[in-house]
Amino acid sequence: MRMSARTQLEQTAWQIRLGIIRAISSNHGGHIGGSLDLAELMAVVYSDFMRVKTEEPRWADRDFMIVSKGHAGPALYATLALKGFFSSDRLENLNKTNNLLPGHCDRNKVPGVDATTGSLGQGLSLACGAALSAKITGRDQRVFCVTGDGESAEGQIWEAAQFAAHYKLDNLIAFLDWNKMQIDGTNDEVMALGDPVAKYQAFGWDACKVNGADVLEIQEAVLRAVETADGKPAMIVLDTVKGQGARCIMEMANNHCIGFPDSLREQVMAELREQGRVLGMEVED
Ligand SMILES: Cc1ncc(C[n+]2csc(CCOP(=O)(O)OP(=O)(O)O)c2C)c(N)n1
Ligand SMILES: [Mg+2]
Repeated sequence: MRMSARTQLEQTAWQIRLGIIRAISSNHGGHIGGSLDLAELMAVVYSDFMRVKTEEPRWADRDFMIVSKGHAGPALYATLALKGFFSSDRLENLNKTNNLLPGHCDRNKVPGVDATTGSLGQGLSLACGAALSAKITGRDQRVFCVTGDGESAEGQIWEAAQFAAHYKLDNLIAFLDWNKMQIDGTNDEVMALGDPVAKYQAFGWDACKVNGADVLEIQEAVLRAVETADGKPAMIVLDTVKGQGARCIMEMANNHCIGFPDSLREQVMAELREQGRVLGMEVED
């Protein structure tokens, strides 16, 4: 397996952020914080690990990506467009009535999306089902699943955690976007999560924590998870900052789902242009 170098992955994460901004600006608003902070993860997983065919999105032996925190649709869509599942022009249809790009991840409408999500708490169970099915049918298939820390207040998450350990789903590689924020405030204010690594380990998972803004730390953890067949599911906790990659968004008191006027778009784009300059990338206007 050939792994991408840091700069390549950082360029990809930057391109994903551009796509997220394109989608959210077209809708004049959206779930920006919890989308931006997945850019590094999506860059790593889709560059180095996902075995998919863009011309055959439902190829039976593909790896699955289930974004259980379905409000981060823009992050998945921007990644799928970059990968070539559809034209990047489609990103300008976020939440429009033409249904080309529903705000939350939608399997029935968008090529490359493996599960319809948005009702929090359910995606990890879907991922367990997919991973168990692959085991039963003897397919070499990995199932990736992205959960949220606010989402982890849903009891179904912990039923799924128990299930995955019981059925020895070591083909399941889950992530927890540990941005310490949810819709109405911090986790500690709304529903404290405690130490997610210790929790998942107690449930019988291989769990670790990485810097969710560091592409190589993520890459190393995913590589270890895909290469370890010890009968345990893997949980990689991503230590992130909600909105990471755009300081003006990160510094907002609440960036969960915001209006996105042109003035804010200009601020974000100025930051992305500067980052692009450092990475040797240009924004096409
Ligand atoms: C079952 C359910 N309850 C409530 C909501 C409303 N809701 C949407 S996003 C969100 C907060 C999620 O927080 P978190 O998982 O931490 O997401 P992130 O911080 O990554 O955006 C809530 C409560 C929902 N989508 N589904
Ligand atoms: Mg959160």
